[in-house]
Amino acid sequence: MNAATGHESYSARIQWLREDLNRHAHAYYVLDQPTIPDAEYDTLFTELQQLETKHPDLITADSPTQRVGGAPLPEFAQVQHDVPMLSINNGFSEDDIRAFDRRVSEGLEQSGEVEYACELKFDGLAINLRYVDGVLEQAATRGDGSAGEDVTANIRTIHSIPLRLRTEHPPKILDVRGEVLMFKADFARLNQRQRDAGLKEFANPRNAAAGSLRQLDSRITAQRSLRFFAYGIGHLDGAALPDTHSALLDWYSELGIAVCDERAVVRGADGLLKFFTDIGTRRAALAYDIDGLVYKVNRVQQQQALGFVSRAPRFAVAHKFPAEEATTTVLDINVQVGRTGAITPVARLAPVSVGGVTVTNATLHNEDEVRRKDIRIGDSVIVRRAGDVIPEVVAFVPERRPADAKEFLMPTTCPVCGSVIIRPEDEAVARCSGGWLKCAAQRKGGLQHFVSRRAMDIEGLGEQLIEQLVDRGLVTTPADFYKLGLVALSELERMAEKSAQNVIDALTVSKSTTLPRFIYALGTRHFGTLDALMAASEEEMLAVEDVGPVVAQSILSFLHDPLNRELIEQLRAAGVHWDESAVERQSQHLNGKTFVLTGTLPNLKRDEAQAMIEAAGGKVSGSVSKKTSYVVAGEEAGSKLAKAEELGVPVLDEEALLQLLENPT
Ligand code: D41
Repeated sequence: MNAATGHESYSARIQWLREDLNRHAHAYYVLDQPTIPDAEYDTLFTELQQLETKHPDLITADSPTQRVGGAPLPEFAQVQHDVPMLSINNGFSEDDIRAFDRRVSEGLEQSGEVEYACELKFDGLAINLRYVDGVLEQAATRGDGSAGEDVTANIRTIHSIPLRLRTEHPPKILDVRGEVLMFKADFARLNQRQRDAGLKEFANPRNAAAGSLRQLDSRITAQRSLRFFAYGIGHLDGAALPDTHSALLDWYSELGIAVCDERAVVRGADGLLKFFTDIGTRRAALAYDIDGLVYKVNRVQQQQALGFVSRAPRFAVAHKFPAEEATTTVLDINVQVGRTGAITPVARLAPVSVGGVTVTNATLHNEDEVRRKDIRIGDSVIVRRAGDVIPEVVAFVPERRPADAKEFLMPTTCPVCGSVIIRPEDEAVARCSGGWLKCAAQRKGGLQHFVSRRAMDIEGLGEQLIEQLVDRGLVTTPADFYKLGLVALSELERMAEKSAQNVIDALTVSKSTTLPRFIYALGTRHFGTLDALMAASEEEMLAVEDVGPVVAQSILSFLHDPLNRELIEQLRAAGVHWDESAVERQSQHLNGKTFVLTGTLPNLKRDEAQAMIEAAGGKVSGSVSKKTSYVVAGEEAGSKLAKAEELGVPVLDEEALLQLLENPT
């Protein structure tokens, strides 16, 4: 501290500001419990910055102002790890985990159940933080385990890593080990920024974290919102090592080092497997990606007794989830015609196992997407399939692009019916202009949609049956289903009389339906009762709250099409009906709920989803706030999804939305 006259008061103020700012930052980044508004933090921060600018001799390395990054480095220096950073053995199945527990028990010659500390396996980069006398001195990547790279300047920009430990009596040397990662919301924001700036997007949060940490210019890292969770220890000098792994993490927490809350101490293999099931149900809702769990023998003495196999400790195992991403080759790119005529480019892939299933096709969404991601035939690509989501191509691998990789050409005519493909100037989607009557793909898609579970729910009318019915000219419109007789059905391939009768029965049952189902089945949007709507003029529609000119126009154009009106009449003539009063009652269950739609849903068009939400009493708004009840997110969801995650607004996918619409709970 400088003792020159007049300095003491500045010095005390600087000291106070640093401590106050550090306390707020710790509450925000480590405890996830903000204590002051961002603007107030910024005011204090600016005051500190100004004082330090006037008195540069008072700047210390652990000042919160020193997290903004500095001049670029020519290269990263190599760092030798004092204690090697080991790797961890993987297990994939219940059997693997039971075998691990058995090996541990036998190794410890213990009869009772072994105590384990369970934690998450973060999908980031392993790092070693060296604190000397409580001050962050050096940070290094794991590298090959023996030596890594000095990334201290970058690590200093991560707010959940303290520059000074929160203790009066710090150890002489403490090597904290953990993972640097990027939260999903920060990743979405970063990619949005990259997109806006016309820069390349990152394939996933892990790549984004790696790319950000390996920046020679730490000022770029400072803008990337990286996070850190501690999970291990290297060299320790000048303090007693806690007896258990769980106590080590508690100690870290006291020292102001971020550890993850999602951890547990359990006994035996059953305890491990229960933790696996628990986390599995919450995985999608976590703010960050994990690729599995890590189980560690809790008692340090027992850890030491077990020793090592090659470069991995015997006391720990990673219980990995099936990989949600895999790399494979694009054999071809062609297009699929959907029920609305939408032309979707699809990558045909060399078979690869992703998320536990074999994938041979992956969607490329639309032409712009193919260009933006620059995917070519022959490329090695990263394919992702998370949960029930349709597999998609995330990115190509530049280093593996063959010289003869071929660009995809959007066809100008429909591969199914030969009609011209039209892409309106302001739309991303190109469509076959053949329509329902000309294009068998649209007809089949539309008919499949009509009978699907969420629509008219006609069991037994599968894809292959519809294929035959359309190809034989037995069914052209949904109304034709209701004209099918037992004899005609029985004559189809793979159709016994029994199953034909089942289809007839299912058709009969389906006639009694609800208005939302009927609307959904037709694939258009709607409000109020159908009779009123069919008679309504545009003016009358515009008088209804929330119906804008665009929406009114889309309803009108659907209903003004004589073919559509005829279809509705035919279906009603065939006996399809619903109880309007029941619909009214049912339509209340989303009353007072506000939804925001973002991204592209796998099946529902945006206005269809909006119609269904409104038919159930809910409202759809354009922007996310604390008052938003749900955000419905599809592919390419951007800042709205990030905002929802930031505000803790529940996020639904299409499946969850449909479930919510169906179950008035
Ligand atoms: O979350 C992780 N990625 C994680 C990695 C974790 N939770 N625990 C880990 N524990 C270890 C040992 C048992 C060796 C201390 C690890 C890793 N190692 C690890 N990460 C990269 C290589 C090894």
